[in-house]
Amino acid sequence: MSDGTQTGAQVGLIMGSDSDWPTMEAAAEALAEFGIRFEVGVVSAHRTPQRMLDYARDAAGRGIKVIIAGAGGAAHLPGMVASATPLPVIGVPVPLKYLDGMDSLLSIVQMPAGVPVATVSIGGARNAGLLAARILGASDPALQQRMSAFQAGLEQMVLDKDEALRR
Ligand code: RP5
Repeated sequence: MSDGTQTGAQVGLIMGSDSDWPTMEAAAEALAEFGIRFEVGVVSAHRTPQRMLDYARDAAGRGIKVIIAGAGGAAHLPGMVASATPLPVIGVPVPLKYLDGMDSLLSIVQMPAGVPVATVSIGGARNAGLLAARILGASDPALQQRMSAFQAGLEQMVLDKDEALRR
């Protein structure tokens, strides 16, 4: 898989640089927790524009259902990918050394009408993975059931902490 594509993957997890991986890894972990097959690759809007377009245009035909795209700084990757695929794209603003990730967030979130990107919080890669699981769960009852169980677990965790606090 020299180009990062993976047969059978439902989610394409891409990022503008390998330096984004420490942030984006949390999305991979969430997908793995839900048993979702995914592929990982570096696809840069600015350094490999043709590769980005090829990836976006081919993804649906290869069976990818959701794309998670993370980038930092002038983070054009999620929006550009969304412009070249009919698939849902989840954008992850990766925080860099300067501007606390606000540059990444604003580059991703403020899309023109007609080209949506579902933007998560700065560094919110785990939520990107969970959102991809919810999207896939809409047409996969077993996966949706696992999401409901996960949510029940979150609720129980809060209740347990509340009880511990009052002990
Ligand atoms: C962006 O530029 C990447 O997504 C990354 O967040 C940032 C810096 O990339 P490197 O210079 O670390 O490769 O396109």
